[in-house]
Amino acid sequence: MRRFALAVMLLAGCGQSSTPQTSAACDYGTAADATQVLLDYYSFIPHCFRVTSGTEVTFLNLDQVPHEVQSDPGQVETFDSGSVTPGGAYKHTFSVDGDVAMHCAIFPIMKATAFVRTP
Ligand SMILES: [Cu+2]
Repeated sequence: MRRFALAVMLLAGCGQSSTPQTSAACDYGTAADATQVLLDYYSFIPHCFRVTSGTEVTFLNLDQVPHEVQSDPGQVETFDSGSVTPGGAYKHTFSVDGDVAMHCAIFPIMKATAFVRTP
């Protein structure tokens, strides 16, 4: 029930700048390494992360609704998870260096950036 209330608040657009996705700094200097990203509370957790190129990242849906991880237009690589059901996972190997912006195709308020680098 709490999650449903949160979703209603977010979908009502009560200030996108106050959501976790955009209120925190998102840059290479502050991002942490991640090989697993949670899709939870209608957010990517973490929403900014570093990936060594060639590394597989698992997006794990812990919400009670489907999510769809999709690269933004014009990124160095393109991917689309299709619908990831609750409890399901999507794996993507980031293979091209660059800053890769992505979003959820079902709930576009969900945004994330992967900083992909060769070690
Ligand atoms: Cu989503």
